[in-house]
Amino acid sequence: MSSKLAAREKFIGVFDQMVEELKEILISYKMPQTAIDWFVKNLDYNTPGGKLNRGLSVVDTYLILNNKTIEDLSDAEYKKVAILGWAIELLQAYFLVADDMMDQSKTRRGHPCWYLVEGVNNIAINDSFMLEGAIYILLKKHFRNDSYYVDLLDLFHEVTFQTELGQLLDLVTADENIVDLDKFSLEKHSFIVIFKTAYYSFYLPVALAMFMSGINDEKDLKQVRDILIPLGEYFQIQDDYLDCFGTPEQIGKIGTDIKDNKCSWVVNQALLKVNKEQRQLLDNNYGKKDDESEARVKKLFNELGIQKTYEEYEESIVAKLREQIEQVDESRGLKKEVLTAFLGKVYKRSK
Ligand code: DMA
Ligand code: MG
Ligand code: MG
Ligand code: MG
Repeated sequence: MSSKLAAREKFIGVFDQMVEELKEILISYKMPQTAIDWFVKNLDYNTPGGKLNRGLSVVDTYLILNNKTIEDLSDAEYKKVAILGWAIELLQAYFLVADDMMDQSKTRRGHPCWYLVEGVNNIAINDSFMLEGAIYILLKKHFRNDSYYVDLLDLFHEVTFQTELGQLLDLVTADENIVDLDKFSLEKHSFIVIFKTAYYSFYLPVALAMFMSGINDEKDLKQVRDILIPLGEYFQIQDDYLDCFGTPEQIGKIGTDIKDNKCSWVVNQALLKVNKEQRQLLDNNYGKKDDESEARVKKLFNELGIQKTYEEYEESIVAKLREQIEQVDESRGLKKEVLTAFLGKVYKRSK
């Protein structure tokens, strides 16, 4: 078995323990079995099953920062860092359950979205809250007596609010009924994606590993943030690109951005290239709920050569990020490798 696969399996092993611990809480409240079963099903359906990039990154970053391999960690130390990883995966699960309802998506990770599962519907709203609640139960159980407990709590709360602000902006810029492409711009797009994705997906895993490693100086945190935020922006641009140009088999979800009237990177690039007639076609078809309109928009995107624009963007942003990583000051315990590892996971991804 490859070491990457082994690391993933070890990480998933902690998920099973975590579910047992969360179950214990409900049992201590003498919750009826139906509630326990529902909560476990919610956890199982929504938490693992993705790429686990964010969660595994907490472990990877911790190892790099402490100059250790996975075998060097005691069972207790491994479990703690893995719990932080799973805490991000729970946060992600919480956001995705809600996001799929708000975006009226149909599939996620190759399966129906949770709210579309037989018998779930709007209970998914409460389920998303419970996924978030689980984070704080776990942090309390495992970190209550650590000096950095309050830093962890603060960070989760701050990043959660930033993500929610990003989601707000994403949603209010994508009016369901009034399509006004003049409301879009690359500046607005940048704002949306930094808030809805970059903080929780890129800054959060590294900052958590830093806190657990005793690195908590704002200077060090800022240094990683200055690179991880643009990296996260690039990651969400990939997500926007794949929403339109990826296949459901690849990305595990059916794209919704065109029908949802989203201020996506793709439409913003198209707006920079269109002539008068093409703009008219976009105005008439973008944000419409039918497949024919969506197909017309996709055809236009193809004609405009958006795929090539994307490839050029990717090469130029990656070159810039590599340069920025080169400048990182390693004298304070931070390592460039933390950042190159992230970049390596993201570069040219197709899922
Ligand atoms: C995702 O934006 C942001 C969060 C906070 C879940 P999105 O709707 O583009 O994500 P996806 O393409 O996965 O539905
Ligand atoms: Mg979505
Ligand atoms: Mg969304
Ligand atoms: Mg998307």
